[in-house]
Amino acid sequence: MEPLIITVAPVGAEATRQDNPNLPLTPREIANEAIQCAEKGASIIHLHVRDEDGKATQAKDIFQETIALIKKNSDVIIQTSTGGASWMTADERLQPIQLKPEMATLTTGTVNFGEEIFSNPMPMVEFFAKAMVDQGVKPEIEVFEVGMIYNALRLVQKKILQLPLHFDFVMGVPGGIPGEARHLLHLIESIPAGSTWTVAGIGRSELSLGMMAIVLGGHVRVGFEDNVYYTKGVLSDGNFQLVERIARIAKEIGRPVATPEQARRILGLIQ
Ligand code: KMH
Ligand code: ZN
Repeated sequence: MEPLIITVAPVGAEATRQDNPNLPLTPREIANEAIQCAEKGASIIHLHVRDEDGKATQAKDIFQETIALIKKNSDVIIQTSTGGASWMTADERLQPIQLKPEMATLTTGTVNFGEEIFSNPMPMVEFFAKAMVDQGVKPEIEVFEVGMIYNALRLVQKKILQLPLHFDFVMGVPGGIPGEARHLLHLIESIPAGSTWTVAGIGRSELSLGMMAIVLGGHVRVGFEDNVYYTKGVLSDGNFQLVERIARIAKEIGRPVATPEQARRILGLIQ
């Protein structure tokens, strides 16, 4: 099996220091956490940033500062969020694309998100996809529901995106597809042959779905954006602990962990 790409999502838009006091918030804290996670086996950083008050922001300059700090000490792949937070406008969300990161997320549909709505009408999704293609940014298709796979394939039919696509199955968001094995199998069966996929299990499904992905030939995302616990009732000391565990399990099962360069090859970022 090809090496396992571990993505870490160290901060997200929703988690707070009340949820886990080890949550990184400033550019320096996020960068240090990212570098430490890369040392433990992460090859992609799924990046959100926060403002001075710790609130989610998509401000280009804060992304720029954080990315520069990461790149000083690591060649990990930077994947900026275009999801931002559910209350943000489209223009606000799209800002980090101007920095031409190697990758960015593209959610291809609207979903209930706890008490809120994560709104992604198709004209907006098309606009985001075109902006990514224009800037040479590889999208990771964020799938919160199976229909989002087919929305992404409509963008392929319209010749906006090209196969093979890389999908991230975000499973266990209240309002989205549940984080259960049968749903993971259904999602895998629904993507075209030749696609790559990763799974981001929310909360307690992070570990169980991650272990399934290791065995099934997919890839894994971990991190405080999705889960702040190490085990039931025990907070994680840091994102690095979640990365370290998934890398250890992969190695014990006989699946090597991808370096950033191997991840770039698997995802077609380099030939
Ligand atoms: N914060 C969520 C509303 C992404 O990064 O692309 C959306 C999200 C997805 O986190
Ligand atoms: Zn995100």
